[in-house]
Amino acid sequence: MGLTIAQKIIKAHLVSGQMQVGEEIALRIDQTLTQDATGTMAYLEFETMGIDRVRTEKSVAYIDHNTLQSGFENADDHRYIQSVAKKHGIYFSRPGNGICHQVHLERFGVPGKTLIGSDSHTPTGGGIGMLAFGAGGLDVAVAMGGGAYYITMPKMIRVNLTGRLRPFVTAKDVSLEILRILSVKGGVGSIIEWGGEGVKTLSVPERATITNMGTELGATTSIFPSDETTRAFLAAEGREADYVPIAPDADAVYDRVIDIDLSALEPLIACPHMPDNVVKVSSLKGTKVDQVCIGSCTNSSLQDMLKVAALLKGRTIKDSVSLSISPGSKQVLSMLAECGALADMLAAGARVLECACGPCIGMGFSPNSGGVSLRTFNRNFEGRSGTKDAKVYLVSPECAVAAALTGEITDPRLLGEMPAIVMPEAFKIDDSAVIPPAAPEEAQALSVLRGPNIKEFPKAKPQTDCLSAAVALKVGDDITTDHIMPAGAKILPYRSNIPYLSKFCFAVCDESFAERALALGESVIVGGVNYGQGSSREHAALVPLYLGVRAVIAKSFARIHAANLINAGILPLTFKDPKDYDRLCRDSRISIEGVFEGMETGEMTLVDDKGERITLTCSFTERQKDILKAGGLLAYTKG
Ligand code: MIC
Ligand code: SF4
Repeated sequence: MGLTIAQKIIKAHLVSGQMQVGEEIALRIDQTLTQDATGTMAYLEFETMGIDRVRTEKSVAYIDHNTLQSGFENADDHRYIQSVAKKHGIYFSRPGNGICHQVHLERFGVPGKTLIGSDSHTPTGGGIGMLAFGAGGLDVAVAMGGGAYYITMPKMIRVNLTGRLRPFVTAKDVSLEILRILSVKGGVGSIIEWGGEGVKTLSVPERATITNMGTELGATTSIFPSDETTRAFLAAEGREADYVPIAPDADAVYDRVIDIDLSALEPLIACPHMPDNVVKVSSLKGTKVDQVCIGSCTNSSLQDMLKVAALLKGRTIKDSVSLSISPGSKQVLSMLAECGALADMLAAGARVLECACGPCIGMGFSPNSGGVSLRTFNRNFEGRSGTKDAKVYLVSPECAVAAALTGEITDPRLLGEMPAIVMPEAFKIDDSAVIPPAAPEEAQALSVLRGPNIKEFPKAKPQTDCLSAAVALKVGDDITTDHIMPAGAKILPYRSNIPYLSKFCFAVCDESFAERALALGESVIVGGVNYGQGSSREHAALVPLYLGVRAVIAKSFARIHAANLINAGILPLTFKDPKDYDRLCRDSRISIEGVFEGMETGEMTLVDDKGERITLTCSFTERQKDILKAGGLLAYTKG
C-alpha cells in the first residue's frame, strides 16, 4: 500500500510505535524553534535537564511576541534567551528579525525534515513539505535534548485542489473555506495533506498561509508536497541545496478526501469570535470598520505585502479607519523599502509596525470600545485583541485593503483590476540578525543571564490514587487557551513569572477564579467540547497547576493542550456520557477513587457530594501513565 507525504516522513523518523491510526508513535526531531513568550519556560526546563548542547540538527530561538519592552521584564527575558542560546548550541533570532514562522520558512526550514516549535502555528513549515508540529515548551525542551516527540498516529485527510484562484480570491480564502467545511474541531486527530492539480498554481507563501491556518482546524499538522515551486522558493533564498522533492505515492490511502475547486471560491470572512464562523464577504457589505491590521504569521510574506502596497498605491485610507501593517520579517521589510512599496504604504496612511506578532497577540493596537477590526490574522477569539467587546473579523490582505480604503466591509473585487505583482528572482539575504551559538569549547565558560522577573516554575505532584477536590470552575464548549491564560500587552511580559500570571487565569470567563482556586487548595475544572484549543502555551497548564488544579474533566480536549496537561501532571478526563456534564456544578465537592486502576482500565467513577456517580473515561499510553505517576514530564525525564 502506498504512503502519503506525512506517512513517508513519519516512517523515516519513527523511533517507536506502529504507524496505525490511534497508536502512540515517537518521532526523531530534526529541528526545533521557540518564540520568546513560550521560550523562556522551555529553556528553563531545558536547563534543569542538565544537557550541555542541543542534539538537534538545528534549533532556533526567536524573539517576536513580546517586543514592546514596556518594562525591564521583556528585555531581561530576551537577554536570558540570548545567553542560554549562545551557551547551549541554539541560533538566536533577534527582536526585529521577524515572526518565527515566516523567518523559519525563509531561512531554515527543509522539506522532508521534522520540526517542533513551542508555538501552535509551527505547521507553517508544511508549506515547503516539512512535517512541523506545534508543541508545549517542555516537549520542545526534551526534543532539544535529543528525546523523541510523541504523538498519536493521525488519520490522513486529503484536500484535493482543482482550478485556479480568481483575482482577489486568495490562499486565505482557501483556509477559511476549509474551516467552513470542517470547523475548529474538524481536523482533530488528523493530518491535512494538500494535493491535486491546483497545488501547482499556489506559491510557497500561499501554501504556508494554508498550512498555518490548519492549526485553527485542530489538525495535528498540515503539509503540501515539495515540488518545483518549492525548489524555486528555496533557490530564491539561496538554499536550493536544501531542496528534496516529496509527493504521495499514487496509491496512497486517505481516510477522507475533500475536493475544493479554487476557481469557484469567493472572498470569505470569519466573523467574531471563532475562525470557523465563515461567511461570504459580500454578505456583510457596508458594515462599518474602525480598524484594519495586516500581518501575522498567516499573511505577512513579501508576496502579500507587495499586493497590499500595489492596491494602496496612489490611494488614501478613510479618515475613520486606522490601518497597521506588520511585515513578517526583516527580509520582507527591507525588500519593501528597496522597491518603494513601503513608501506607497506610508503615503496611503498606513502605520507600519515592527516585524513581529504585535496586534495578533494583543501587543498594542487594541481596537476602540465595541470597535470592528478586520485582521489578516488566524485567530479572532474573544478578548484576544485586548478589547473585550471588540468585534474581530479574519480576512485576506486584499479584503483588508478594501476595508481600509472604503471604511466598511467591502468585497475586494470592487477595487477594480488587481495590479500585477512581480516577485523578485532572489530574496535579499542578510542573516546578520541571527546570532550563531558559541563553539562547544567556548560555551563552557559562558554564563546565563537571569533577571528578577524569572520565577521558579511550579513542580507537578505525583498522581495519587484518590483525588478529592472541589469544582473550581465550569465552562462551556470551545474554551481556548486565550480564555485559560490570556496574553496581551499587560500580561505577556510575565510569561516567566507564573505566580503573577496566575492572577489572570480564566479572567475572561470569571475574574474570581484564581482567588477561589487558591483558597480551595485542590480543585478540578469542568469543560465542554474541544477544551484548550488554540495556542500551544504550556502556561495554560502550568498556571492551573500552580493554582492547585489536579484534573480537568471535559467532553473532549484539543491535542496540544491535553499533552501539556499530562506533561504538567494534571489528569485530562472525559465524560463517558457527555450528558453527565450537566450534572456537575461549580463548588460541588467530588472524589475519584482508584485513579491508578482507572488509568489501566480507561474508566473511573466520580462521586459528588450528593452521592451521584458519574463515569469518566481516559486513554493514556504506558508512557503517559508513567509521566502522570512521576509527577509530570520533567520528573519523568530526569527520573
Ligand atoms: C498565539 O498565536 O496564540 C501564540 C501567542 O503564538 C501562541 C503561543 C503563546 O501563547 O505564546 C501559540 O499559538 O501557540
Ligand atoms: Fe505570532 Fe499571531 Fe502567529 Fe501566534 S498567530 S505566532 S501571535 S503572529
